[in-house]
Amino acid sequence: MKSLLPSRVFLTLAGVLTLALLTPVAAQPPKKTIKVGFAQTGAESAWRTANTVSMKSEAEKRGIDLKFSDAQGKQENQIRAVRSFITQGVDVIVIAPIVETGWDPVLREAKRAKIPVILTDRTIQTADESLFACFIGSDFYEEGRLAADWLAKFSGGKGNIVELQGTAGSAPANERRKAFGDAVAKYPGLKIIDSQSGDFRRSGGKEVMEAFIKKHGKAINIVYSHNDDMALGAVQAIEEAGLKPGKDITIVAIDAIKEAIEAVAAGKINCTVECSPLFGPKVYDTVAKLLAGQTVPKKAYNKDEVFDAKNAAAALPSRQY
Ligand code: GYE
Repeated sequence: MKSLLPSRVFLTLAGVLTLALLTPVAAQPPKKTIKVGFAQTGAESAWRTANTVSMKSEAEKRGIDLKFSDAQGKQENQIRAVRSFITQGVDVIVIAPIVETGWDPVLREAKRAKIPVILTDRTIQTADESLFACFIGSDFYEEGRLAADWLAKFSGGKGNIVELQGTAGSAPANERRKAFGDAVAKYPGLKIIDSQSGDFRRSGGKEVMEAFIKKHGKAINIVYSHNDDMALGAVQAIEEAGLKPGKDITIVAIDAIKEAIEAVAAGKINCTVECSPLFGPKVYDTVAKLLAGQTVPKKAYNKDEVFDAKNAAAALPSRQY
């Protein structure tokens, strides 16, 4: 009687175990690799390079199969890339639209194929906002306003400004131009005497600045540049003309790439308004949410800061782009 109880317990345990082993466990489907197609604008600036690195490295970290396309600054290349992503049957399409208009037809094709589209970095103009799932990037109007407000204080509301515009028809060029113009209009002593596109490129900024110097000479007091690369090009043009950037001519720009913050710390650029390109993590978090059927905010903006002589040097060691 004494030994009966343990052996019964043993038998019962063995029975449970056998049962557990024989019961078919629902087979786990192999984890599907998420496929994302990213139609990037090109490689026009250091900002863009940092954005590409963020998108690629974060995809790799998360085991996402990223199909990356560099449109070399041409919208038709981007549209072609989006069409090829649709044919390849990617799960989500991400676009950094070079220009604001002309997107409806290809977005309709993506919608018909039931592939959600995330717009990053730049916005588009469309009458049908259901053609994209959401936008992730910066508020370009706010950046232009911050640049103008900083300048109004620094200059005491006086000076002749030349403007280096970004890519014609792009959301950041349109918004940064409008915001700056709106804000500067409040100061009768601040005048925009010339404005031209340098296409967000360093070489473009240098060439346009050379032409401005030839045309306006010493009448130029201030450069407002839609990005840091063009501002760094303008710095070269100003130095080559025998003038001191940051002293003879005030320079205010946007992006806050490390090289520009270094130039601010060195006194060659006076201010740069941040526009973070590091939104790979945010984009792929959103991809995951969309694929899980969750709702995401239609527009999500990054928080941006202003750097000038007061905080540039201290910011340098922790700068990530
Ligand atoms: O400011 C510029 C880049 O779209 C915000 O594009 C972006 C802009 C950025 O080439 O440097």
